[in-house]
Amino acid sequence: MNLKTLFRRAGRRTNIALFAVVIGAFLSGWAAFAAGTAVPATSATVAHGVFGIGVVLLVPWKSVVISRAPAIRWASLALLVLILLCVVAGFVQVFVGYRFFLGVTPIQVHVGAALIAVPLFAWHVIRHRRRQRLQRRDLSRRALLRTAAFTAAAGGSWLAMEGVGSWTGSPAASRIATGSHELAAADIPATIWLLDSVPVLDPATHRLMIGDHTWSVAELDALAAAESLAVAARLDCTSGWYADASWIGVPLDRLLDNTSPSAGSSIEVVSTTGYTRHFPVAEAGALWLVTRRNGVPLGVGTGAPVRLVAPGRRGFWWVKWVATVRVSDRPDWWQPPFPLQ
Ligand code: HEM
Ligand code: HEM
Ligand SMILES: Nc1nc2c(c(=O)[nH]1)N[C@H]1C(S)=C(S)[C@@H](COP(=O)(O)O)O[C@H]1N2
Ligand SMILES: [Mo]
Repeated sequence: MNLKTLFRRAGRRTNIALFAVVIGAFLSGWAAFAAGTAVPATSATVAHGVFGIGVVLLVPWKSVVISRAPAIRWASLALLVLILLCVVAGFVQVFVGYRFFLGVTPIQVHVGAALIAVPLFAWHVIRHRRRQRLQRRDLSRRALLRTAAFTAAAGGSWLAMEGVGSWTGSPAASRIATGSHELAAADIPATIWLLDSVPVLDPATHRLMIGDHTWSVAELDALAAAESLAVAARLDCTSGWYADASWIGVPLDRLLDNTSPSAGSSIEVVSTTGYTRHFPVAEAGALWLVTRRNGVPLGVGTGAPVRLVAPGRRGFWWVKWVATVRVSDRPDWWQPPFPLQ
């Protein structure tokens, strides 16, 4: 079969394959955002890369589908532009890294384009769903072999791109399992998840409610200093960067010791801004309230006077400007998977 006849076969199967890889890419992208440790993160980013490249591999066939369409709709064109923008930004994130382009980062463009594409994609699929359904012959040996060949091509292309990335010494080669690129601790940017505000708190008068007790910042500092308490942890933000630092503070099990948690409950950490995360009670010993990074007091934008450090969890769990820590009746899985502010 020559190339011309290969591409002429574009049609229903192209659209179904595109449906599968776009949804796979979207879901695995969120899995990559949620993952904090090596194995889940590697699974998510490899799957995501393979789905993403699967979208790219279908371009020649989808081009034929589009060129045959009797009319091109604005909404479909907008979808096309958004998906292309998303894919390009994905490659920029991988091969160039965390950097500002005209005031935005590759991940902001990448996820922003994907989110705006969702309603257009749903509309496109609903409008064109006729004659696109799965059929019995899609489960034939032949069809399954074709699917396997496509998966192998996408996986092989992903491996080849990783190879090019490391052979050229591009930033892709040194990114970690979550896909993040290294920043020096001193360059950590003041990072807002979505729409949170930055409060200016006075360390001298700020009080934390931890369990049933009120703490001043000086008391936390004194406890940490008296016992030389510090934790080395990696802040890994979903915007595509990470930084290693040593954090001075106190683990929560030292501060909540006389609170007996009931089964199914969680530790709730609340910022003065209202930004809240719930953690499993068993993690109390591994969650730190810190006042300093590499010996230097926290800056206003980066959580001063007290923030949470949650080693092994992505940055959005590291609640800044902590006001309250308490054992809550709500289980830790009963919260939005990502903050909404
Ligand atoms: C990101 C993915 C996709 C993009 C960018 C895209 C884009 C387009 C564009 C620009 C056209 C030309 C007709 C029009 O303007 O509506 C088209 C045609 C078509 N699309 Fe998609 N599409 C995508 C995914 C899908 C999926 C998942 C389906 C599954 C139902 C689908 C089904 C169709 C069909 C059946 C046509 C042919 C319509 C005709 O010839 O009358 N598309 N697509
Ligand atoms: C239509 C949806 C999406 C498509 C087609 C897509 C496609 C891609 C592509 C092609 C890459 C480059 C992969 C590589 O070179 O290994 C990439 C990287 C990435 N995408 Fe997406 N993506 C989508 C949605 C998302 C979403 C919703 C998120 C997060 C919520 C996300 C997060 C990421 C991350 C973190 C990377 C970097 C991964 C790494 O370094 O290996 N993506 N994406
Ligand atoms: N209250 C509050 N805490 C927050 C955030 C926020 O927006 N509000 N952003 C989180 C995110 S997404 C990250 S990556 C880290 C960033 O910490 P930094 O400002 O020291 O970089 O703080 C987390 N804690
Ligand atoms: Mo973040």
